[in-house]
Amino acid sequence: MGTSPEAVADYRRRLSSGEDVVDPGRWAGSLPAAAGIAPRVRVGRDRWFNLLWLVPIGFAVLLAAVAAAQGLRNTPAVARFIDRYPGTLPANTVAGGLPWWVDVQHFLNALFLIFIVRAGVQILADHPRLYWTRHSTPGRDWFRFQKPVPDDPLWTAKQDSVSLPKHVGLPGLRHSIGLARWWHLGIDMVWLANGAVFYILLFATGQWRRIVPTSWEVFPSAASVLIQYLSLRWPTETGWTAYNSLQLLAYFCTVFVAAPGALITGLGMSPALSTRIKPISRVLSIQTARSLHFLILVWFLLFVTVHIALVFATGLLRNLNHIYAAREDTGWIGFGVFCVATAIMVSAWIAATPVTLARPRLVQRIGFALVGPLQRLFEHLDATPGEYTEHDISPYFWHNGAYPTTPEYQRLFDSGFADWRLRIHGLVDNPVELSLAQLRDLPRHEQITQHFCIQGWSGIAKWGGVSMTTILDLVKPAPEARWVVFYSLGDGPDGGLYYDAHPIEQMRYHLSMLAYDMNDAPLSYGHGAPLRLRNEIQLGFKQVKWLAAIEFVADFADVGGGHGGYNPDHEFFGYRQSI
Ligand SMILES: Nc1nc2c(c(=O)[nH]1)N[C@H]1C(S)=C(S)[C@@H](COP(=O)(O)O)O[C@H]1N2
Ligand SMILES: [Mo]
Repeated sequence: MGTSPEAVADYRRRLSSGEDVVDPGRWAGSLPAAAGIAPRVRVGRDRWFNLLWLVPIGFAVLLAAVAAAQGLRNTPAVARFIDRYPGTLPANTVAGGLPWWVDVQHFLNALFLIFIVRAGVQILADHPRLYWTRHSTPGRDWFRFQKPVPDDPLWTAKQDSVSLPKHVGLPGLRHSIGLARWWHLGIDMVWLANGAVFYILLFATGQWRRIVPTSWEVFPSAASVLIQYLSLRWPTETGWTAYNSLQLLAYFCTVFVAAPGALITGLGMSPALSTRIKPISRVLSIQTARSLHFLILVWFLLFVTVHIALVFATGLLRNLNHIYAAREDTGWIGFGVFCVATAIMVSAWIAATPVTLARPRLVQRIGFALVGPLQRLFEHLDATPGEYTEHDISPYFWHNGAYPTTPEYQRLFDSGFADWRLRIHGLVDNPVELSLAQLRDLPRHEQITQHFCIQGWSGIAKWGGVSMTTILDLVKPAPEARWVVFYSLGDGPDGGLYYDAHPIEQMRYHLSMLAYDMNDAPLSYGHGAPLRLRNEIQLGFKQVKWLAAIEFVADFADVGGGHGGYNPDHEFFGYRQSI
């Protein structure tokens, strides 16, 4: 087998390094801005309900509920019920009022949520559809804010993404998920830390009594509060020492159901976890996790809206003293602190997008520092591979990425890849160049696995090809080799060859392979003909398609832009992304 190491050097030269500032006009291969449509929910097979209708409907329902509650309150039975359950249960009372740490944590929590929510919505806008099965089949989405998928058989998930206003999304640009994820996941880490401290202090100080129901009476008591609110005659406020039962239930759900639920469903979207912990992923498929994660967002948004409205409507100064100054009076101190806190939040809100576009590498670096350790931990979890059966194969598998369009590729394609060679070089004892026929002669490896695109869609396919273990045994990597760089025949969206670096230890994993077949047929043009990578504990963008060469290196710092792959170089992704 003749080899030509200079050819691999040539692949390196054909990489491009990426920019350190985001130019919205040239972002993501000059992908033009694209508006979505009003959010819709599918009813039945193919009718879509526009959720904007919920605004007038909700208003009408609220008016009707107010009228009904006012009527009810005048009946003797309901009056007796309210006497019996005035709204606050003695068991949920604490002595000594609200401590200062609650105020600090409340502020931090609100501050963090701004970024988590904005970046979360940005992530959703990268694949503006939700499903209940792992197949992501067009038309089977239950929620979308994008038009139906067009007929184009090569329609990509990137084309399907939509833009958001720059102060709604973070950072708002179409397909800016790489940066949005650093905000979302990075701030998640500090939000979770804040939450953990909150749990500890809550139970260490007895403050938990305020927000944990201790008897079934909480339900009639909460019903009483609801009737009182809706009848527009508020219950007596005792927030300094006890919350009313409706408030208690809302806080309990937020702190002990929604927040941990957000964490669990968030992790449910991770390929590394799903691949390894089958019992969880069987029940909580990535798309179920994603849909529930979204419904938890809806809960948070509803909660925040009602919460703020009631803070204003039920004694603003006193409420602000409670939660911003840890004091029980009706002076202006709490209001003053609240104004400062709000100024901080508004400034941070306004600065977030411009700072992200001006300093994306900083966002990438800090994000990776915050989330990287957790991601790496998942990569090392119990290595039992997760696989699926023929029955699980997705009827539709999205396409993604920039297709190869060069005459060089066209020529190879037209000749059935007769002259194509997979060149394997770098820090190996035995560099090789393999034709497709030679690859097909190596021991065959098959797996049925799930693909997780960073944008949010997923699909199951059967891959046939050669295990990376076979390749490693053939080329014998040198001990210094720590990263394996995969070069594509095709350019990425910003020009320069697409490539990606993988940690060498992951190449020995049972589910790391080079695939030349997909679902028992030779790999199609769109899915990566003639050969693509599969490393099932990483996200989709690392599965390089249209493979040309593999290079074993000690370090990827001098490959391309030096960030470990085309997307890390150009779109600020991370070089390991198992979440
Ligand atoms: N060469 C190359 N490989 C690539 C891409 C690309 O743009 N160029 N896109 C990646 C992304 S983001 C995904 S999700 C998968 C999509 O593979 P599929 O089109 O077979 O679904 O390919 C990955 N491999
Ligand atoms: Mo992707």
